[in-house]
Amino acid sequence: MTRDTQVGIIGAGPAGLFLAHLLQRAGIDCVVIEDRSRDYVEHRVRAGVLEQGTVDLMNDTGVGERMRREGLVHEGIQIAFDRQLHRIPLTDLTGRSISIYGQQEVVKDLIAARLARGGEILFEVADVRLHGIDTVRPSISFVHEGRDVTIRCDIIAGCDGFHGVSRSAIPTSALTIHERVYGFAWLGILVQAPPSSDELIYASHPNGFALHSMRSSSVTRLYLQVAPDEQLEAWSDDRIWSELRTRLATDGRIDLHEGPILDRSIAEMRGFVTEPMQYGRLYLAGDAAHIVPATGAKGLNLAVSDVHALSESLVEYFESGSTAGLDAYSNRCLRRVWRVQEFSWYMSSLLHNLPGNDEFGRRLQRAEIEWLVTSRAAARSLAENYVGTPFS
Ligand code: RFL
Ligand code: PHB
Repeated sequence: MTRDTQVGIIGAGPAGLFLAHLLQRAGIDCVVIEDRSRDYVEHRVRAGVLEQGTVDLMNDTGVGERMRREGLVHEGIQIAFDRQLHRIPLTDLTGRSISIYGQQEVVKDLIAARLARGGEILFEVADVRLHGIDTVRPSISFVHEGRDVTIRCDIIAGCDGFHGVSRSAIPTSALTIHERVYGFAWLGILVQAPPSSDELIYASHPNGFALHSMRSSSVTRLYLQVAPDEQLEAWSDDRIWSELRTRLATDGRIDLHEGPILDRSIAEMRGFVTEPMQYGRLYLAGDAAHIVPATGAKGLNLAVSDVHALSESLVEYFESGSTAGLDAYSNRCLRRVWRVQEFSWYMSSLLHNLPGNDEFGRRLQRAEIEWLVTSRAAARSLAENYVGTPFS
């Protein structure tokens, strides 16, 4: 079967779904294809922090209703070291806030909105291939429900994440890849227990970094820095809790609430940037184009910022035929990507045990954390980056 559409979107993660949502609102026809099932993408536990820009975009485009009810607005974060908590008052410092609302909730809301408006998402497709991306009529072929399907498009949006197929459809000679492997990973758990603090706690401890986050008043999200090649089997529940208690311990302040572990995973921390984020008629967005270490809580927000820019360029193109916005897409996104890489690198190097670090390096880290919690200018710099700048 062969079909036509204006924009073929590969991947139903936050980038692909948000793009489809923005295009649908602008009356641009698109088809989303996804290799996993709807149930799988709606339950994949990942990010939890939404910048104000992401929250505003959800509200402004009619998908913020449940987030306004169930999301938690946070006006500060806590930095823990030497058994003391130090608050960074984000809203006092910037006038903006962040919201805690799980990535899979954003995904559920976007899928529901698209289906309710008659949009299409083809789940569980296989053997996805891109063709003719350097021609004016590229296409995507795949197998869906046992049938071979080809979708001919004006534009293809590669929103298929870090391990997707879109990026590799671009000739390697046309891309420059920048990569930094941080040499550590995060073991993340989702726990059926009320959060032990009202705010996120980023903890720097001699045993390594730990993070206390949450999803709701009854679900906690916790992370531990572990070795990059660490296996989940090596971490019994007892070992996880004991390490979390040690790293998050502060003098008399937090009593860690334990509970059944609902989900666990290990993710290696890396920075990765593809330049440019475009080739011919293929535009990459989100993790397909770049990865940041999770310490800055930016990956999802960067994906949303990319597709916000891409949707504006596509609207201009389909309305006027002008490619000015599309031509500028990559440079526009990459400016933000590198700002966020730098911030994510700063947060990561500030708070983790860095492989190969020496005592001199540890003293520098220590001086930097003390500066952050003493100087309003330093705290404000972190806060501005953490809450994020508006998308346009
Ligand atoms: P996704 O979410 O990976 O979605 C890509 C989709 O494409 C599908 N796919 C394919 N579909 C069709 N054909 C193929 N050949 C395909 N190959 C893949 C996949 O199944 C998937 O559904 O990428 P997207 O949309 O760019 O979104 C990016 C975000 O998911 C990611 O950046 C964040 O989760 C990163 N991140 C965080 N970001 C934040 O902004 N705030 C946070 O608090 C935050 N915490 C995190 C995080 C990532 C983490 N991990 C697991 C790396 C915490 C962790 C632990
Ligand atoms: C999360 O809640 O999953 C989370 C929060 C902050 C981060 C990363 C992940 O920096």
